[in-house]
Amino acid sequence: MAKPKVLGIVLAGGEGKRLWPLTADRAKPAVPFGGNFRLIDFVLSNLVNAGYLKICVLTQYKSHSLDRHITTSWRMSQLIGNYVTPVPAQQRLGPRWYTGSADAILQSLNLVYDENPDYLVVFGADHVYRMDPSQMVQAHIESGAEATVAGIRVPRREATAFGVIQTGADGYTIDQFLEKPADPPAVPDDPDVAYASMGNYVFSTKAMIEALKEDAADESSAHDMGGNIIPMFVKRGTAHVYDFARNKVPGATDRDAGYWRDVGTLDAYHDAHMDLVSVEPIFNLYNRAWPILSLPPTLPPAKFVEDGTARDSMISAGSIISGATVTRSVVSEDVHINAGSRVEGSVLLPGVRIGRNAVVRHAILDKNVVVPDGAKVGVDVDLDNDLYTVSPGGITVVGKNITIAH
Ligand code: ADQ
Repeated sequence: MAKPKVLGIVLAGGEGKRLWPLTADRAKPAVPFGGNFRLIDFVLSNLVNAGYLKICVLTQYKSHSLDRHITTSWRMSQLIGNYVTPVPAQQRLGPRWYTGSADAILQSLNLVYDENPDYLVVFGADHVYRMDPSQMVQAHIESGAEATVAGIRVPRREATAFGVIQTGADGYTIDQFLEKPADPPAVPDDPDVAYASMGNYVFSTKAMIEALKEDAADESSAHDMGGNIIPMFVKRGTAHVYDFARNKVPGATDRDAGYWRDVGTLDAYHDAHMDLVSVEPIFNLYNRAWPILSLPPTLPPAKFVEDGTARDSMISAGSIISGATVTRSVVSEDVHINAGSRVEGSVLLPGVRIGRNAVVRHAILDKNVVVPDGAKVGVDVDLDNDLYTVSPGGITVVGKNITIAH
């Protein structure tokens, strides 16, 4: 059978309000993650590893940093066909920005017409996971659905942040899709579990174009994928769910198969980093059979001097740990930590400087934050200090370029 023609569309225009201050200057998909990566690298790696080499990334909100990352880190793609293309909002349908994620695709339909694919793989840009999307495309083709939604079982109390799926007796036709319900319905076999949409979809191209146009004509619509487009297919009886638990990527361990995190909040972002540094990682970045790709800057290896140590941590290139102790932390590239300082349970983004005898605990420090000698972050925090954001889970977050006062 001929290989189906697929166009990847990555929705990367989201604002990510709940990740503030990390999204003060950048779109959520451009938020650094895991030492070397940006969030968008996960979806792009999944698509590229599956052999999908035509991918449009639809950007909008604060897109400069994201655009720069794609055109530098994914620039190798240009040597073999320019397969990852950032597409800015272009106001093709009049003087307005995208009103929602469906409007972003509607306004970019020229790319679909140019490529003329059989199927559209429309994925979100801000999740940490491994997935082979070709398995989902195959399931979509075999089922005859017009729209297929990737689904995952999540604790019911967390499902208020997601689209929630209910299936019919066959277990795969979606009977009901509720976008971010206040009281999420449970799956039949467990009152504490709901079946959530991962925000990843496969569409048959013709049906999707029709749906987008129908939605565009509806003035009451928010032109949102989860809120409007998927419910349209559900009403037509042509939306199916694809169970993410079926997906297997090469090299996955029993422990990290099925891992998927929406890092939409500061606490979730911090937790997902702690998953990386657990001794037997809950999410294994070191699986080379399904690599997460990026192109970090060329820097010398991390260096440990003057009894500097790191335990249960990831330390990126260019960093120097000099007489300091780092535990359960993710340290990005080009971070310097000096004598007598302690860093625990923290995430340090590139360029952070920590002086001597400082303490950083349960914190996220954005790029180029300076912690002077003797300062304490995340310990005895002064809540009135507007340099810090403290998450509901107690993580102290310091925004980009801030020098912490004593
Ligand atoms: P949310 O993530 O809350 O829920 P949304 O904010 O629309 O939905 O973001 C979805 C994706 O679209 C993100 O990757 C975002 O960057 C992008 N996006 C948002 N607005 C955009 C715009 N105007 N232009 C381009 N891209 C845009 C969604 C689904 C839920 C599902 C969760 C899973 O709506 O049903 O459960 O994802 O996390």
